Amino acid sequence: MKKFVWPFFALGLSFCQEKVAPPEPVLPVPHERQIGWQELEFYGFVHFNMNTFSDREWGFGDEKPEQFNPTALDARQWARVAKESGMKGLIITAKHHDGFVLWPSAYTEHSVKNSPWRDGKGDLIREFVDACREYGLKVGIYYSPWDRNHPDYGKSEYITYMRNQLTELLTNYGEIYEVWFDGANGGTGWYGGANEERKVDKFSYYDWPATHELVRKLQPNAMMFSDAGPDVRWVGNEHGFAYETTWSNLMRDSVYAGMPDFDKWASGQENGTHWVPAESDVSIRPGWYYHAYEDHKVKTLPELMEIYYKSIGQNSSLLINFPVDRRGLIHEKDVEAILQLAAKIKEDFSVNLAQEASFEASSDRGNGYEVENLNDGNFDTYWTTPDGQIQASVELDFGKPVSFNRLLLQEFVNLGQRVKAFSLEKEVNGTWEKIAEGTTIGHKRILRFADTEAQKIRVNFLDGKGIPVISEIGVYSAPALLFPPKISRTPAGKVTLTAAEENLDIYFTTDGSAPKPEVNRYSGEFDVPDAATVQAIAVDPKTGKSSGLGRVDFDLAKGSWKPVQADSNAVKSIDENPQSYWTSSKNELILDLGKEISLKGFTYLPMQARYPSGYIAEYGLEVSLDGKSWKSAARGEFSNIQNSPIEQTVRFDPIPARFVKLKGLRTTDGNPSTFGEFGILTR
Ligand code: FUL
Ligand code: CA
Repeated sequence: MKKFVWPFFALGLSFCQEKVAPPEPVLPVPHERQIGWQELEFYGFVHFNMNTFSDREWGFGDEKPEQFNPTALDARQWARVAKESGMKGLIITAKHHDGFVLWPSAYTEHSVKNSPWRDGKGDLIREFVDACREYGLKVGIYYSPWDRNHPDYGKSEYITYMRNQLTELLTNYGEIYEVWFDGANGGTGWYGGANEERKVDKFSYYDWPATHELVRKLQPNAMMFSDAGPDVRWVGNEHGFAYETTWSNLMRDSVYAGMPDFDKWASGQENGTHWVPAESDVSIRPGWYYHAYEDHKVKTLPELMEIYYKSIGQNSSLLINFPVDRRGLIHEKDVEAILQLAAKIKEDFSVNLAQEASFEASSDRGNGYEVENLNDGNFDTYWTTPDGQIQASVELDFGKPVSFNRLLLQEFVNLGQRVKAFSLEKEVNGTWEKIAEGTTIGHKRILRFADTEAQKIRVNFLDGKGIPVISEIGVYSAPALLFPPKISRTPAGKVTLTAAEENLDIYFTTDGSAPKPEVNRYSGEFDVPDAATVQAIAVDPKTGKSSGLGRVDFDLAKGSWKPVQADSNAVKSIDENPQSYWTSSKNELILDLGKEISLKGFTYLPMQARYPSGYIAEYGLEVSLDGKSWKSAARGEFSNIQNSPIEQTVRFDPIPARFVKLKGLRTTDGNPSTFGEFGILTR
């Protein structure tokens, strides 16, 4: 009899079993528009406007519409690149601080309608929006409140102008997902010819409540960004890094755009009153706008991966900027870099080991909130505990030992951000050993740690503002980041090799032959006092796979060289640090090489600081044996140094030299000559 009753009974039970009540929210909680937005995670910025043509970061406002003249503009290329790199939307600088606008606004002449582009008939916002829609990307608008062109900036008339323009932008182009209000504002500017400094009270001048209301009315689903929200906040730096502890909660009423000491608020507050999640913005190059002189400074894959893990992996969205170039295209180098990033993210998260694991929790809340929800790939289903049960743990059994190095956690933040401390442990012979730990989780938290192996792991929720409410737990084994090792040398001739990750082996050569795995492994710095070529590869010991080749052609080490000029900073031109530089008021660098050599050429690295100054465009190189009588060895120009400030190399017939003098006969900007790094060639 029992045999027949049992299945019937079980079926009846699951039918009658009512879903347990969900946990009470822990305030604040996100608004519906914020819930939709947080799924985007990754989207792009396009900085393209007058600055692209004036070669500036912040235009003064006195630029002329005629200057705006892209030769091959193709917004579809931007959208295609964004789409292929996994971005979900794009935000464009409709108006930057210089006031020029990318659409034919009825309220100003300072726009594309008076530019040669498309014979003044173009509307770049329209082209941008159409391209984004074609590629299924959301559309965002950056609008600078500060306007260095407008004569009324600082008066109330300007606020009307700003709202009129916002109305155009938010009415004529369909659905907008994010409106980006820059916090930088107030200062010197052209202001219709006044050429003066105008300070505004950043708290009150813009009457933000009324402006926000207007945006809400026109675009109810749009997220409004500023340093302080109201819907999404600045992360407080332009490196693209959120913080290990990042709360989406913010004391919003105490914060405003452009306020001093914003740093204090950047990581949010545990007891913040409003839901204002962080967005990490960063440019793929040093500048936000395109400058040909930064073509060699596009971020590398290791740098971009660091940004990914420190933004999306630390409870923030990621906004990566493309400085679209003067043609009106995303530069080839930027395209290559962003696609590399996309491919590596895909690789790191290609297999979720948790998918095959069995889960067991120390407790669960009951029907509808079981551990199965933690690896169903669905953010909206979650595991949680009975009321009051803040501490709890979830055990994963992979069924066999597996190797892994990433833990991904997602909190069901729709009910508020809660977790304050958690840890990850693995089982080793019946005892638990800690692998990693963290503080906040939020929408997404990814922990990186060294490769480790285990059959059973456990995630412990140790402290929180309420019971843990967790959507997903993922475990991954990200392949090592194989990137050519960095090769650097001190002036004394000590060479150091560095791979992108610690667990990689490095193999190198100094004799010009190609390095091979297993042959001549790097174990610490070594001496290269003379001219030699150092080549190196990084190898993943787990897979045997190698990186591309790193290579540096060194010449004589600089340790025994002495600047002749009595300026203690002159040594910065020979300190082997490409970031440091020396400015010579006399436009020359004189060095004592310590001994006579046969000189066959020299190298000049212009200064690499963000804002260039004093690049030598025309040079003269003189040599001497006694430091008194000089002889010219070479004279010429660095033709493209303004646009491409990479190391310049000059070769000539061998000439004996003990002293050398590099003269800046002309600099690109007329400023005193700067010397990033000087080197000699003897081979
Ligand atoms: C900053 C601006 O001043 C920069 O030019 C850039 O637009 C960046 C995204 O925001 O505050
Ligand atoms: Ca789930």
